[in-house]
Amino acid sequence: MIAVKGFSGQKVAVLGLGRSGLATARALRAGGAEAICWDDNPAARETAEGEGFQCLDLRRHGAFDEIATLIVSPGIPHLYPQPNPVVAAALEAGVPVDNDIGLFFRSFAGPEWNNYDTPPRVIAVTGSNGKSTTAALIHHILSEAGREAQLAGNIGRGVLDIDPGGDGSVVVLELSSYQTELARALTPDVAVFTNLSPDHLDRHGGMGGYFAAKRRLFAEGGPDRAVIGIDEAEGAFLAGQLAEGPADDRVIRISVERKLTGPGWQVFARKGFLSEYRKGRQTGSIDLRGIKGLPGAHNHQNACAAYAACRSLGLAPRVIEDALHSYPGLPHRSQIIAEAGGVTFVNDSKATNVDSAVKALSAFKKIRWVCGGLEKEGGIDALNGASDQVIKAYVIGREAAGFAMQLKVEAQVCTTMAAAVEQAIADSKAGETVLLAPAAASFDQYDNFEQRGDDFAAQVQKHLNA
Ligand code: UMA
Ligand code: ADP
Repeated sequence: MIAVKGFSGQKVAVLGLGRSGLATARALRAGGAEAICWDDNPAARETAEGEGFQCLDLRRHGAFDEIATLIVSPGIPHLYPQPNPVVAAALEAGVPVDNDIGLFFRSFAGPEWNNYDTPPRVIAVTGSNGKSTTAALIHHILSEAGREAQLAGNIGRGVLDIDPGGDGSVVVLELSSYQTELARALTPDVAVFTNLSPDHLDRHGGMGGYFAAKRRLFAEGGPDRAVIGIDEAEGAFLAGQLAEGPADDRVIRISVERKLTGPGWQVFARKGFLSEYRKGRQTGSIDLRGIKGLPGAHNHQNACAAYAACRSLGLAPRVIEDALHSYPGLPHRSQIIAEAGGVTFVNDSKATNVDSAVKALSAFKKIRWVCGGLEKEGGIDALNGASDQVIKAYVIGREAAGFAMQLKVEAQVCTTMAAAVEQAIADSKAGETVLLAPAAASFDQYDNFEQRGDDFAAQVQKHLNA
């Protein structure tokens, strides 16, 4: 755990008592602060009280009278569509609002660093898609290279839950736009921006707000090195704004759409080959085609970003290449869960938005596509431009009929996962892929995307074992 510094003897309010909130309350206590907790769900308050934390209704009049700051969990709206009433009360009382990421960056350094040759470093990864894969890949490469590394943030473990870093160690953080928007301190050593496409627009008041939230990671602390995917206008803009010119190697530019061989530092993937160029000379190359854990051009983008981040810490190209080959992949992201009768079954339940589903559809051939769920803002029209490998869609979700009507491929309204998998298996032939890539959130039928992916895997196993 990282004990929170700067609040000893003070009261700090904690709103939301899930993974990040509970870790925050514990870290505040370890730093000598008194955590005053609240969660709209009574069961979550009971858990916190079981750990000895005081829960008080932070919506009541005068609740912020003695509070030094309010720490808000990422899933709780702090601005759009409207601030949670507790956040509104803190703003009204003039109390600063922060999150666990802000506390982490202010508390991570310790007196023991005086004895270290290389102080612990933080690599933070943001972007619309590929954050988890890129962060997990960086962590895997560093671990394989024998470096002490920890992984936390949006990927599941609260940042304040990690251990203090040892000499030369690295913390890899996946940061969502919810987290970067609110953090009052954001000072990673290396910051990575994978890509940008519409997501979470309700929480950021539109695309401009969403991009602004992600940009804070680069603007607030000024990382020593920024790794930036420049295949969208926003990434190209960000790279241009951070660098003094094309030769400035504080920015490492990434592309999976074009060759980048300018005077600066860049990494690109073309036709399955990764290339690194620095000062106009090629300084590294890797054949990505046979790497099982990273299928498709979207994963090649993640490989380029992870490669660049690790190169910026001084790892050799060959060390990185070996680690890419042993990367096991993450559950629910282009994950091959079964192969039977020549049919491959792929779980990409994490394809919760249209762009990620488009990428998953481009990574496989002859697809029987399980899709649908809670549609996100922006519509699903873009799916139609990427469905040439789709033989048939099997649509799930409470609004399955409406979703199916918008598709330009043959689509069967299945509603449930059980029906979709049963039908897809009945229709499939050797050489085909049954792919779950929903292009929608899961909350109409499941608690989260993990539960949806597990259901897909369970249904597949049920039929294969029958
Ligand atoms: N709550 C309220 N009032 C509300 C809404 C929620 O009191 O109006 C309470 C809930 O009752 C619950 C708590 O807040 O007890 C949950 O807080 P949370 O939703 O922020 O969830 P945590 O468990 O703290 O997990 C968060 C991240 N969740 C979100 O951003 C939604 C986790 O990312 C992250 O791994 C974790 O902190 C540790 O850092 C998950 C996620 O879904 C993976 N992220 C989104 C995504 O990837 O799309 C951004
Ligand atoms: P995030 O953490 O940003 O949501 P993940 O690595 O968990 O990203 O991948 C989420 C989904 O997005 C995956 O299911 C995959 O289909 C897709 N994806 C992964 N990497 C990329 C990328 N670089 N560009 C676009 N889509 C991607």
